[in-house]
Amino acid sequence: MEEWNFPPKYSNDYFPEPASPYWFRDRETMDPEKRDELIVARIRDVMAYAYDHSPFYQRKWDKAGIKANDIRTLADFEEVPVVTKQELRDSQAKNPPFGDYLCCPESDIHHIHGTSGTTGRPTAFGISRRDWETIANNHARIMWGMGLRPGDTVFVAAILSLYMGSWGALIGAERLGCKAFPFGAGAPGMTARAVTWLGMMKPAGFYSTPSYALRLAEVAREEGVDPREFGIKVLFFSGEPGGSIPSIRDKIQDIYGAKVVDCGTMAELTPWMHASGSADTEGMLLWQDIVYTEVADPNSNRRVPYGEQGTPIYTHLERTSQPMIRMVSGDLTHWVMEDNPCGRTYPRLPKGIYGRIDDMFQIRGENVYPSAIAEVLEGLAGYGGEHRIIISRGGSMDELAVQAEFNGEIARQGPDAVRALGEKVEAELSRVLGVRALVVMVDPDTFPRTDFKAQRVVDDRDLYQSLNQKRGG
Ligand code: 8LQ
Repeated sequence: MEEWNFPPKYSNDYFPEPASPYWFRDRETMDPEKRDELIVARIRDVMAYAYDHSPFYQRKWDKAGIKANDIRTLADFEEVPVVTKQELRDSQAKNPPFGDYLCCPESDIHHIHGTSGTTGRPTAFGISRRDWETIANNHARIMWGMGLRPGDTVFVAAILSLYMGSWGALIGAERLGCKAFPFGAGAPGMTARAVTWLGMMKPAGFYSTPSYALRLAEVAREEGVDPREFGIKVLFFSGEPGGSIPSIRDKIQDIYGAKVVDCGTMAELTPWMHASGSADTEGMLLWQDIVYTEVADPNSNRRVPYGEQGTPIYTHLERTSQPMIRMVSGDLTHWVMEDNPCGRTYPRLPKGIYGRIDDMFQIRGENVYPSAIAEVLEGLAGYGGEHRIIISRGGSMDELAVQAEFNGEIARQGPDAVRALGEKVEAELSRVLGVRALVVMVDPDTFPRTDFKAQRVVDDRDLYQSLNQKRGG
C-alpha cells in the first residue's frame, strides 16, 4: 500500500514491516529528481481540483492568467501567486464561515478548528472526514520515522481546543496504534498533575511546545521528581523555535534523557508534521510528497538556492477540503540538500524555523531574532529559564535590552555571581548577535511561564529608558 495519488487513498490498517525505518520506503527514499517530477504532476492535480471547486482559486488564477495545465516544472509553479493569511480572513468574512476556498460540500466537514484570533478575525478550519484520515495517516507515518511504534503510549500536553497541534499529534498516535493520551494543558494545576500522570504512564512519546517541556521540568523538580523517571523516549515539539536550537534541544534532551524531534509549520498546513526531523536526522526534513515546500525570497516568492535563507511557501499535495496552494508563511529558515543520516532524500532545515520575519528586529544594521537570544541564554549555566527582550528607540537608533533570570544556584552565591553572569550574558550576546545589548539580571521566577508558546518580546521605549537609568546608563 504505497500509492501516491491525488486525492490520496489510504488504508487504515496498513503498517510497514516492523523492522523498516520507513513507513513508505519508496516515497521517502526516492531519487529527488524523480520525486520532483511526481510533485509537478501532483501540483497539476491539486490545482485542477481547487480550480474546479473553489471560486477563490478561480479568481486568483484567472487574474494571473494561470492554469493547472501550464505547470510543467517546479519553476513554472513559482509563477502561481501566493496565498496570504489576510486573503483567507477576507474570504471567510465575505463567505462565512469557511470561505470560498472550501473545496468540499460543507456537509462533509468532520472537524472544526481554527486560529486563536488574538490579532483580528480568527480563521476557521473546516476539515473533511477524508482529510482527517489523510492527516492521521501522514502523521502516523512521520511519527513512525521518529521511532514511535504501535503500542507505545503518546502523551499529548497541549490544549485540546481550537489548536490543531494537539489534535494532529493525537490522531497520528491513534492511527499508529499507540495508546493515545490526550492529557491536554492550560487548566490551573494541570502541570503538577501532568507530573503525576507521566510518572504513572511512562509514555514513550511526549508532545508539547519546547517552552512547555522546560516548564514541566521545573514543576517536576519542585515536586521532587527527576524528569528522567518518566521514561520518555521521544519528545516531539511544534509551535515555536526550540527543537532545532542546539542549546535548547540539548538541554531538554539532557533533562529528560530522551530524543527531541522538531516539527511543525502552520495550522493551515495540517498535516503540520510535514516538516519534521526523524529518529536519526536533526533539524527538519521537508516531507515534500505530503506538502511541497519552497524556501523563497520574500520579495519575489521564488525559490532561493539550497544553502540560502528565505521564507517557506507551502502547497498541500493531499488535502481536499481547504487545500493551501502556495501559502506564504512569513517565517524564516534556510534549507540544504545533503545526504541525511536516516536515508530519506528530502531537503532539510538544519536550524529548523528560526522565527517570523515580523518578529525580527534590526539593531544598528544587524538582524536579530528572538530565538537567537534564547539560544545564547539557554547555553549559559546559571540562566534561570525565562527572559524578556525589550526593543526601544533611544534617540534615532533602536536599542536592545534583555532582562534575564538567574537561577537559584547563582542566587545562593550572591551579588558577585549575579554580576559576573550578567557580564557573561552581555559578552555572549554581543559575540553572537554582533550588537551590544543592555543586560539586566533578575531574580529566579520573575516572569510567568507558559503552557503554550512563549511570548518574550516587548516593544517599549519607556521601559528601556527606565532600565537604562537604573543601570546608570
Ligand atoms: N512555528 C510552528 N512550529 C514551529 C517550529 N517547529 N519551529 C519554529 N516555529 C514554529 C499546529 C502546529 O503546532 C504548527 C503551529 O504552531 O501552527 P500555528 O499555531 O498556525 O502557528 C504557526 C507559526 O508557529 C509558524 O508560522 C511559526 O512561526 C511557528
